[in-house]
Amino acid sequence: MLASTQFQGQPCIDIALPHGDKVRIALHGAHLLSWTTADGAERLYLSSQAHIDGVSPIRGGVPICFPQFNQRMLGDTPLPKHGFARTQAWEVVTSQESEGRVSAQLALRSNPATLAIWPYEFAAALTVELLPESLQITFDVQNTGDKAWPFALALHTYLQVDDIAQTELNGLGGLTYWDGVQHLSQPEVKSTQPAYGLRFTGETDSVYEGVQAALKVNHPGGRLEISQSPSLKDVVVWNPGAEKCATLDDMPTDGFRHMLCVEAARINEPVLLLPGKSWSGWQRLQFRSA
Ligand code: TA6
Repeated sequence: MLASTQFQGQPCIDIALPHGDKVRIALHGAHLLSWTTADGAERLYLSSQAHIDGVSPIRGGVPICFPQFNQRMLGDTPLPKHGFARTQAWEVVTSQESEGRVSAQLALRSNPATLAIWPYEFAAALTVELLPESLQITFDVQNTGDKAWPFALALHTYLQVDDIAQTELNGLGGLTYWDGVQHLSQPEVKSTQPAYGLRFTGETDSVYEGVQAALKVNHPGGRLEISQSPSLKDVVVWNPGAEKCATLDDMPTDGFRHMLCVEAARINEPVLLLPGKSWSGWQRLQFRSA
């Protein structure tokens, strides 16, 4: 079922399954704001102080970072941090329903506002598919112009956790990563993740390369499995920790305790999209009860 609604005055859509799983998406940024499973539990973190004004990036949910990640410029065109997709008005194109699943698709095309800061033509679509205890987010993009262009992408998913101190992320063991807290200005400095699960005791901001297996977030009450398309080769793991969180005007001071970003991304090897060509990448979240 799809229904148009509003959240804090902003237009949204809800899609829901008959037995209760539900997703809310804001048209601003095609931004997933909420995913609740049939037991009523919220699985995404949305800051209680997020700026929901149809202009600012939204803190929490699933921001779409495109065509740039963070402030890593591609080519010579400076763009806003994390690109512009998360602050553009997307439109709803379709919704589909079949037994046990429901999906909605939103679209964004190059327009005068994007062309003013990034001189390339594109057609992007975000498809959100909801199944019992499972969610898939797929980003498709086509080069509709006559020039090739490079892009990066992150599905910047904020997971809700009861307590970050009790949370463990498994599945990254053996992977190479860049630690953005230790080596902010040296992206070439890489480390190897030990085999044991990753725990969180302070600010964490790392980009892992070559992710293949599903990741698992364990916390009291259940386990979330996260997988992604082979086209998304990187995973970003971010938690601001107490100190950085206190500097974010759109987070409560204890917000860092209840979130963990596990982002399916394409950062280290940007895609060069040729005229007429398309590209697709997805992240899948599957909740497993304890
Ligand atoms: O994905 C991690 C990251 O790039 C961090 O460096 C941190 O800045 C975070 O994204 C949030 O960025 P934002 O612009 O939403 O405050």
